[in-house]
Amino acid sequence: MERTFLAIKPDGVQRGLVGEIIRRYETKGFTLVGLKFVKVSRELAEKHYDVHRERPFFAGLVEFITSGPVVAMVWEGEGVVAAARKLIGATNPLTAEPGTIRGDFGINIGRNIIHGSDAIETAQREISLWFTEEELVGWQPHLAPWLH
Ligand code: FUP
Repeated sequence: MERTFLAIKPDGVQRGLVGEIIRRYETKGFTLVGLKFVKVSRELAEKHYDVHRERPFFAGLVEFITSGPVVAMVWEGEGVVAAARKLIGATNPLTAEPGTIRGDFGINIGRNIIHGSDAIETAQREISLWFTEEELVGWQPHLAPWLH
């Protein structure tokens, strides 16, 4: 089953949005399979944002993600990678659609509340970077298979 990696960034935690964000993925019907509250090391931050290493905002990005605790999560479900990104909204919260997490709660591109993997391969890389196999708990809700 498809999985994605999501992280509520330090601004999302500090603004008290953890419950609201988790609620959106739960009520959408995705399954939580990994969850932890972490103070991100510089090493993990640099690996996570490796594709942006040459960009001018890289240093600020690493500084910010290591500045306070982050809620790291793995969610499972059909089409979850793309759907999770849809719930997150555009990178810049000012242009993100209302109804999305960034559209509803943010105004600043450098403080855009949440990260979500952008493709299935990226999700696999990010999940193994942030979680060990033992930290992931696969389970099935006891519901009819057509009920989400
Ligand atoms: P997203 O996939 O929507 O999280 O966005 P990107 O992977 O393109 O960018 C990663 C992070 O870099 C964003 F969450 C915010 C930051 N960023 C900037 O600060 N300035 C930019 O111009 C672009 C991205």
